[in-house]
Formats: sequence, structure tokens, C-alpha cells
Amino acid sequence: MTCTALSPLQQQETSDVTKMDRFDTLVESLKDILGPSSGITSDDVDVGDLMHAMEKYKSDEREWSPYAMADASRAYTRNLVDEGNGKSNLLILVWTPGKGSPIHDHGNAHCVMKILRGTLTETRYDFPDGDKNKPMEVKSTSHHKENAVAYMADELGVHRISNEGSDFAVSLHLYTPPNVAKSGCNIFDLRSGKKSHVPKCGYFSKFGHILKE
Ligand code: CSS
Ligand code: FE2
Repeated sequence: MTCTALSPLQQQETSDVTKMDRFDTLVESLKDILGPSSGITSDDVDVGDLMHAMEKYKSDEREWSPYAMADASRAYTRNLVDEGNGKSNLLILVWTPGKGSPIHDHGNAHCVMKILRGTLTETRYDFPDGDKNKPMEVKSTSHHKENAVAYMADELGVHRISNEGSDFAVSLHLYTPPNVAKSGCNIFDLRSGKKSHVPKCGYFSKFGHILKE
């Protein structure tokens, strides 16, 4: 077998590709994993494969920062990265320090979350019994650090994500199927467990471009 050495130009191109495209590679890998699934219910999606792909990626701010738009006047911004051939919603969320999401469900979809920067606090609650007017009880509290990957789904209850740090935190979220993007989600009142439907969970930016209000 003869080995041909790469010319300096080819070497340069190769190293640029491996250096530059790692976040892009993750986005493509996630799309590939979802590809052969039905995409209708996402029942046949292997969540373990999605989590493994996210775990392999080591966060590098230079790679994902074009999507990570911060707005301190909001609790967090939702920035669309990819729609996975219509089978998913891949978002970068930028969390304002000292703020958090409402308690919410996930529209019967899988939610895989990776921390790209900082630490996020996840507080889980049981799905409230709609008929009873009573305070929601905390089931668990977790602190997810940079590069950690977590999974959430309606079977595990409902949750609230908050940034208790002193700087913006950033996370990557894959939702499949993209039910919340199509039909919104429900949020829950901590004191009564009362549910309200949010018909549209809007985006702050799409594919790196801020949307006009
Ligand atoms: N579900 C929330 C973020 S916490 S998983 C959202 O998409 O806005
Ligand atoms: Fe969530």
C-alpha cells in the first residue's frame, strides 16, 4: 500500500474542517439520528443515541455563539438552530441570571438538554391533578453543569429551569416531535397547580437572525 502525504494546502483544509464544524457536526448528527424515524410520534427515536451525541460534543462558545442571543429584559430567549427535516426543534436558550422559566410540560415530546455554558437549576414537580387546587410539591432539584446532558418528558412530570448564577447561561434543547413549536405547551401555577395553555412559544431568533417583534 502506498501512502500519499497530504500537501500543505490539503492539510490546512482538513484541519479547518475538523476545527470549525464541531457544533455543526453535532447538529448534523442529531438530524441523522432522527432521520430514519417516523417523525410522527418519535416513538422509535433512540433517546440514548441523541444523548450520546450531545455528550460527545464539548462546548466551545466560538462555535455556537452566532445563535446565542441574550436579552436581559426576558427570563430567557429561544433561538432556533435547526428543524431536523421537520422532525424536531433544536433550540439554543440563553438564560438571564436570577430568572427562570414558568413550570411547564413538554407537549408529549422528548426533551434532551445540554448545558453549553454556566449551570442551570432544574426543579421537578409531579403532573398536578387538574381538579385539586393545591400547591405543587417539589419532587427533585438538580444542578446541571456545563457539558451535562439531561432528559425530560411528560412521563417524568413537569419542571422549571432557572439560572441561579450571576452571568448568562446557555443550553441546547432538542424537542422531538416538534409538538410545542406547533401547538404550544402548558404552564402551571405553583400555588394552585392550575394549568394554562400557552398557544405559541415564540422565537427570539431563527438561524442566527433576530426576529422583528
Ligand atoms: N421548554 C422550555 C425550556 S425548558 S426545557 C422552552 O422550550 O421554552
Ligand atoms: Fe422544559
